[in-house]
Amino acid sequence: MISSESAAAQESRQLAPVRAFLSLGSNLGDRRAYLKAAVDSLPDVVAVSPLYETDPVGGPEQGAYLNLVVELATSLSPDQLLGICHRIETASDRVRDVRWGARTLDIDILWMQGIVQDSERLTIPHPRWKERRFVLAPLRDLAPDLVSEVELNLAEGTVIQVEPLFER
Ligand code: A4P
Ligand code: MG
Repeated sequence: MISSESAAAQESRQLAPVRAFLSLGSNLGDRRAYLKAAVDSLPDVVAVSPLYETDPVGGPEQGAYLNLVVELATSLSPDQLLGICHRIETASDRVRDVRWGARTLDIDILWMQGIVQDSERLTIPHPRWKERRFVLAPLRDLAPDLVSEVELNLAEGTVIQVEPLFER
């Protein structure tokens, strides 16, 4: 059989799955619907955090966000995962104009087990993940081993837990 996958893609697929965390945020349109559709579209999901309503951090004046974190167990490479995140953002009518501006959907790769990478396209761990409470509160709910209470208390911004996206 002839496969259209590149050799690099095939090789990365053969790796054992690693633990990974994504941060999802929305502050435009039907925020819950965008987040729900995104979580449903993501591959290799093993856990979804509680949902938080959060004050915008940085950027121009804009509405409140809904934020959550998703845990994956994935054999995808970081670049493959970023490509999937961008496709899901585009499918959610995401327009990139103002940096840190309002958006229907943002998906960031926070952390991948054993991976440290710093290129123009992708930095892992995410460069600002430890600065923001909208990231650390849901991340700590899923992975208290990665975020201490002290780090959570030092982070910027306010967050309030709201009705979860999915029934438990
Ligand atoms: N990129 C590099 N590393 C990564 C990574 N680990 N994960 C590149 C995802 N993308 C990464 O991102 C710009 C480029 O970063 C991408 O093309 C990718 O190749 P973007 O999503 O187009 O733009 P952005 O999100 O506006 O920029 P950035 O720097 O990712 O913003 P932040 O730092 O993520 O902040 N306040 C609240 N309450 N809740 C939020 O969710 N989000 C932001 C965005 C600001 N304030 C917020 C929230
Ligand atoms: Mg982003």
